[in-house]
Amino acid sequence: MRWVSVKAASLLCAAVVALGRFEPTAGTTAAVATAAAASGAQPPMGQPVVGLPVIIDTDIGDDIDDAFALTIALLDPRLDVIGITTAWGDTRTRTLLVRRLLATLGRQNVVVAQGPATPNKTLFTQKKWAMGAANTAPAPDAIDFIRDQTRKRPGEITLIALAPLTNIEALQRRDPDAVHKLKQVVLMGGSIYAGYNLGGAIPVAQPSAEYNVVSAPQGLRILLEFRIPVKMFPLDSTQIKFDEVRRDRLFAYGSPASDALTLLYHQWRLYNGWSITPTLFDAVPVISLLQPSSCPVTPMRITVDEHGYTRPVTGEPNVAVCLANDENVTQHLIMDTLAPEPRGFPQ
Ligand SMILES: [Ca+2]
Repeated sequence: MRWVSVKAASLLCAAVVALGRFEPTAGTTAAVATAAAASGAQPPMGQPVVGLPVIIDTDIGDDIDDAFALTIALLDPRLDVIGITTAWGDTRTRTLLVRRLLATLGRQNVVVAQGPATPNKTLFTQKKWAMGAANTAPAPDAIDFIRDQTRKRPGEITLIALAPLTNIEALQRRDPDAVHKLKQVVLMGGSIYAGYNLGGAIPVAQPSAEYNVVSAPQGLRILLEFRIPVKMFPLDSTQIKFDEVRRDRLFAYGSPASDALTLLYHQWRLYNGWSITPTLFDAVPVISLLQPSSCPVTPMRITVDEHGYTRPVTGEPNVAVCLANDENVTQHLIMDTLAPEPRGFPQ
């Protein structure tokens, strides 16, 4: 029942982080969190358990990778998820989906804020599960939430952007200073040298117009123009397959988190026309925050062209890009977070 321990450690983190900000390191934080969770005790005086404060901007509900990314982030105490903002398409239903996921994980303390709805031609595959959310009250506004949080904690908050960057565009329109108050933006998006794999499996050596960037190219242009620190995880490093062996282990695991992902997977599998094997694009930037060696970054200068391609150009670097993923490390961390121990056969 390790997921209970992880959740307890996470809640402990949230309580301690409210007392003040400390710069965590992954190793020390994990060690303290593990020890605290195992003993059920408060951390010793002067030895805070903290997580990196993050807001996750998500288009959860269409493809399945956002659900995996959010669940990993919420289960790992090294991240302090202070809010989740919904973006792109039917943001109301995305908000309900996030609320049901948070309730399942016992994390209703996390704010869910709703971004502006936009046109969206991609199918909302997990709508039925979203409609089962118990809390259907109106949600706070995502743009106000990001603005207010960055005002309270300038230079501290990492935005994990897993959706088309329509909320960045809206934030820049509402309060141009707010974007500058972010510590960094860690985003899944773009395509530098490699495009979408053919049939989901055969690597392509030609870049693609990647979905998040081509859907809202101005959002990335704003970040680059304003010189916001950006870590970018493009198609080159994010096409991580969640294969049948891993699915079987996760779906048989029996925790609230794995049960939720199982149900979401089956809705996605029934309604999507892409594949039965998830590609966990959005999990990669989250895993990279937990273990940077999983996806090392290279300084580059890129530009977003008129067709939504992210083109490398010469000149001063304006983004740090992960071009190659250590898939073994990434896959281990995904499984160790979502289904952390082999359970064997039931007694
Ligand atoms: Ca996404």
